[in-house]
Amino acid sequence: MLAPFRTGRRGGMAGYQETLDRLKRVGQEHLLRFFPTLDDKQKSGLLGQIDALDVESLPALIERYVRNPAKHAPPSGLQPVDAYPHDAKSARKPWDRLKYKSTGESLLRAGKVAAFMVAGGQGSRLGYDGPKGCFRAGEVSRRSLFEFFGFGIRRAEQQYGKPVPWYIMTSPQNHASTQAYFSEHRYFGLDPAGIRFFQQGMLPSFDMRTGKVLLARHDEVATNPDGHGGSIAALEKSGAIADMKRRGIEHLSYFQVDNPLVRTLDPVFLGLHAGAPDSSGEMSSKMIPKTSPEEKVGVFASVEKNGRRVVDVIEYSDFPPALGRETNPDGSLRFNAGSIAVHVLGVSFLEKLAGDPNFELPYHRAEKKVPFIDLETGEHVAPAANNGVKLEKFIFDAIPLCRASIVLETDRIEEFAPIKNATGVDSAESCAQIQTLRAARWLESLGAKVPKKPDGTPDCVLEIDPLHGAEPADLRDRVQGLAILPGERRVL
Ligand code: UD2
Repeated sequence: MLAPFRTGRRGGMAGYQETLDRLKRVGQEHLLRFFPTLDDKQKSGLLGQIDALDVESLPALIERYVRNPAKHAPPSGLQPVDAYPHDAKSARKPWDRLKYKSTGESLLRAGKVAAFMVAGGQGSRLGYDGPKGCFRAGEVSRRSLFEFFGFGIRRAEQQYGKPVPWYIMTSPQNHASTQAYFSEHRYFGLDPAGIRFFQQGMLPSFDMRTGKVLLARHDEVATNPDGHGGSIAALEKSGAIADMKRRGIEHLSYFQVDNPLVRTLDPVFLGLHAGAPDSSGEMSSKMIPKTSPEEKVGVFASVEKNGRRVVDVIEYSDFPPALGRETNPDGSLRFNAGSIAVHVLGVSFLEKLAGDPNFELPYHRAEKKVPFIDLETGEHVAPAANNGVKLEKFIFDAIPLCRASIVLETDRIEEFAPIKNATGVDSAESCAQIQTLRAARWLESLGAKVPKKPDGTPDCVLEIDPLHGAEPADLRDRVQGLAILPGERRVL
C-alpha cells in the first residue's frame, strides 16, 4: 500500500497510475522510470512535483522552443527610443525635474508606492551558495545586498512618513533561506508585516536533442525558475496584488537583487511614470548609455508591433549586431539605451495582465549544462557541454503591451553597479570601485576633500550608508569640513 500522496492539482489524490497516464499522453512517461525503486517519501515527492507542473502544455513548448527553435527574429522598424535625458535641461528633450520629483514625493507621502525585488534567480555565475541577496555588497561595512535595499527602504519610510511595503520574489530553491536571513537580521528594522515573500513558478528543463524533460535525480524532475517575467503570474497567484490593493498601493518600484546602487524609491522616476504626458502609468524604465555595442544589457528601441509603434527591450543576445554598432554623426551609439532592469509598474496594469486569460509573455530559450540522470544506466551525469534547454520569461516583454511607456536616462555611477560575476565586470570588486567613485563625487559636490591616486581615482574606499542618504544633499550635515585621509576606508 503506497503512502497517501499530497493533494494533486485537480484536488484529488494524484496517484501513480493517473500520473503515468498523464505523462504517457505527452510522451514524458520516462520521468517515472525509477519509481519502483523509490521509498514512499520519494514517490510522494516525485508525484507531487509532476502534479505541480503544467504537463499538458509541454508538447507545444517543446515543439516551439526546444526541438527546432525559430531564431528570435527581432521586431521590425527598430528606431532609437526618445528617452528623458539625465540632464533635464538638455536641448533635445527638456523636462521639469523638480515638478516630477514633487509628483513622486506626493505618491510616496500618500503611501501609494511599494518596492518589488526579484531575487529568484540561480546565482550560478557568482559561484555563491545561498540566496544572492545574502552576498556582501559593502566593501567597508560588509553589509549584504539585502541590507542595502532594506536600509534604502527604511530611509524612504523615514523621509516620507509612510510605510513602504516590500514584495520579494524568491524561487523554491532560495525561499526558505531568504526568509530565514530576513528574520535573523530582524528585517533590517522594517516592520515584518510589510514584507511579503512569494515564490515564482518553475519550469522543467529539457534535453536539447530529444525534447524530453530531464531527471535531476531518480525522484526529482530537473526544473528551473521561470524567469522574472514569471513574477506577473506569481504576484497574482500569491495574493500579492490583492494585498497591494488592500493597502492602496498604486505603483511598484521594481529592481533586481544584484544592484545595490539602485534608487529603491526614486521620486523623480515615480513622478515621470505617473505624471508624464507620454506615460500611461503602466510600465516605465530606466536606462544608461551603453559603454559598447557588446555590453550585456537589454537595448531599448521603438518598434512596430501589432500595427503600433511601441517601446521594447531587445536582450543583448537578440539585438542585430550591425544595428548595435551604428553610430550618430557625433560618434555615439545610435542604439545606446541600455536597460538596467529598473522599472515602475502600475498595479492596475499588473492586475489587467494577470487577469487576462490570453496574456502570455513569450518564452526565451537558453542552452545550458543541465546535470541529469541517464535513463539507461540510472547514473547521474554532469555534462561537459550544453545538453539542456531552460526556458524563462522576461518582465520587459510586457513593455510593448503598454499604451505608452517612458524611458528615463540615469547615470551609471549613480545607480548601476550590479554584482553578477565572481571577478571582473559586474563583480563585488567593480561594485566597490563604483561605490567609491559615487561617494567621492557626492563628497566633492558638498565641498569635502577626497585624496586621489596619481591616476586621478580616489585614494580611499568609501561607502554610503543607504540609511544616511539617497542623494548628495542628504549627506550635507554629515560631511561639513570633512577631509578623507589617503588610504582611508569609511562608511558615510
Ligand atoms: C539582466 C537583463 C539585462 C540587464 C541586466 C542589468 C534579463 C534577461 N537581462 O541581465 O538586460 O538589464 O540584468 O543588470 O533580465 N531572476 C529571478 N527569477 C528568475 C530569473 C532571474 O528573480 O527566474 C532575477 C535574478 O535574481 C536577477 C535578475 O532577475 O536579480 C536578472 O537575472 P538574469 O541573470 O536573468 O539577467 P542578467 O543579470 O543576465
